[in-house]
Amino acid sequence: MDGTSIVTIERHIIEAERKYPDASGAFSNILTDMALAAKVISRQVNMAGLVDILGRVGRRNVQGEPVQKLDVFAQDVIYRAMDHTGHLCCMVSEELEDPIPIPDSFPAGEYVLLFDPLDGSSNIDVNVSIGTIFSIHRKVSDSERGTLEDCLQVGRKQLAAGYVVYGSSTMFVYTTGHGVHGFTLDPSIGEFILSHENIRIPEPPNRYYSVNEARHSEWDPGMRRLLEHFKSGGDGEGAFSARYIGSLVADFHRTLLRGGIFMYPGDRSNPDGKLRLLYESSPLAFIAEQAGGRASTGREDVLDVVPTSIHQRTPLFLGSREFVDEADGFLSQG
Ligand code: AHM
Ligand code: MG
Repeated sequence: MDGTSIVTIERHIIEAERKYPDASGAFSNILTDMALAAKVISRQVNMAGLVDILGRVGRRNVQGEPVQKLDVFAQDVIYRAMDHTGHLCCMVSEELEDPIPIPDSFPAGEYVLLFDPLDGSSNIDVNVSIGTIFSIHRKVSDSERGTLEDCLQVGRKQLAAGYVVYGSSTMFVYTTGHGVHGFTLDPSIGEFILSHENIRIPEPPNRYYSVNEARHSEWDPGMRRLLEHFKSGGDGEGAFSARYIGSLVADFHRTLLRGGIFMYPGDRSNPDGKLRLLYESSPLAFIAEQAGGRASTGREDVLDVVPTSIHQRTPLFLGSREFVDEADGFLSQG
């Protein structure tokens, strides 16, 4: 595609699907509907300081965390953009304990959508970037409206994954297994325009590590040695710098564009770390691989983890391949 062309996300998705003559268009429609939901959420995020939207709703989500109004809004927008289209059999959201069936009043489809409607919500009140993360699988069961089996699929089977970062600008980044493409929202025309075609994590990468180091007293010795290795430039290529926003999408977006490693390890109190496999770690792992990077739990590739429950957590080491490989090496020594 000519770098000077103006290409909307809708056009990009349609052109990509044209390469598959048998494609039904359903899959493209899901992505396009996600982009629509992202625009609505972006508008509301940008209004956050102006309307009475900040603050807590007063209940807790299934993870036991306080729910803020924008989380509820984002959840509702994605659901309402997706429930009636006939493309999905069910959905899974960080905000809801059980899989969300498509209501009987609407036709059901062949795909499953798993999403974190608004990640990093503790950052909303302080104007730090937040994001939406999503993953799409094909239905594998015979059930019209999906079963747990459809939701609990290994990350390698993802058909598409993406995220939206609501930052200094709003960006939509996705992969369908043919590279990673990024689109920036032009709010004046309400369109996501192709701005980052075929993103690759830079080589050589920036030497950044990104981790909540305050938890180091809980880490096992291998993890502590890994941090010392990065800090001291143990590979002979120079010491690392630290970068940690505490907002997964924003930390990952920087890692994708600049290189480095993002880590949320398991520790003594939380052996599986904090981040959720199906709608946080897995989609970002798919994107990282498509951009030349990698994601590991420290024991195996994130994309090979077989899920057993929809909200399960997993340790996460994500970013430049060489740094994730190094992390695996240190962690395997215990
Ligand atoms: P959330 O899903 O409740 O928003 O929590 C996930 C967030 C991530 O965005 C971020 O990477 C992580 O929590 C930060 O956790 P911590 O404050 O423990 O460093
Ligand atoms: Mg989250």
